[in-house]
Amino acid sequence: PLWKKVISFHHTSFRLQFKYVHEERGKAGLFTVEPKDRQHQPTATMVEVDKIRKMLPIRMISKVVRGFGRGSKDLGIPTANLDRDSLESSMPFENLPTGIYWGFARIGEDQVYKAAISIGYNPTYGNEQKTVEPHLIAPSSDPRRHASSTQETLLQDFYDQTCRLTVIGYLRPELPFEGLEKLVEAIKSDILETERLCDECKEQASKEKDWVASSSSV
Ligand code: ADP
Ligand code: RBF
Ligand code: MG
Repeated sequence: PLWKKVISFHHTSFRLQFKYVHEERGKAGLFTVEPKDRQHQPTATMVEVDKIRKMLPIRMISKVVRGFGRGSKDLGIPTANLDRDSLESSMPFENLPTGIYWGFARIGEDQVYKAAISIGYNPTYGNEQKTVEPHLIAPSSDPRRHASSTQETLLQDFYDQTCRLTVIGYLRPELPFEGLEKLVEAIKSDILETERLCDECKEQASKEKDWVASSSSV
């Protein structure tokens, strides 16, 4: 890749701007990526943004399993890791495109929550296995929304319970952040963006939200 560690990034729906460290020169720089601009694609993920959007929404039903326990402890942002072995999905696990997404999720018979979702290898940590991990977002009026160490949603544990998840929209590629603070900052901004998009894209969202609330298969 052209860049090594992302220091910060800024994105609108059509432009991604990365501040990066150049792999060879070790210098920081600013890099703007236009989806149509094929000459300046820093990763394969970027090339595939259009392709990924066409695959959405992706629906999944799976058990919640234990991961490394880092979400809550390191980041203050717990994520319900899905079990690839019990996963039912509208697309095979191997083909799920890596990235950060927004959508909706439900655990067991609980209510439907907005969800900021990570699919991939957590490049800041360098995982060897791909994971699908939604972070469930409580409304801002809900005290559980402010319960985590970073003021994000902390619900009860729900390991072994069934999660219904719909992945509706693509937010950005997963990135190797320089330090956990930068990663947390990016995830917090994904959470805000998720809430905005869940409220704004009503038509697109409502059908998927209904599916999450139902007991229909994928
Ligand atoms: P792990 O690495 O085992 O996934 P995490 O630190 O990411 O551990 O914590 C995730 C677990 O925390 C979930 O499996 C669930 O039991 C619980 N949890 C509590 N609140 C939330 C939330 N808002 N979103 C997702 N999981 C949550
Ligand atoms: N991990 C990364 O290494 N890079 C990312 O850009 C990244 N973005 C995330 C965005 C969201 C909304 C969520 C919920 C997680 C993200 N993660 C990312 C995954 C994070 O590293 C992981 O959830 C924790 O390490 C706990 O497994
Ligand atoms: Mg997790």
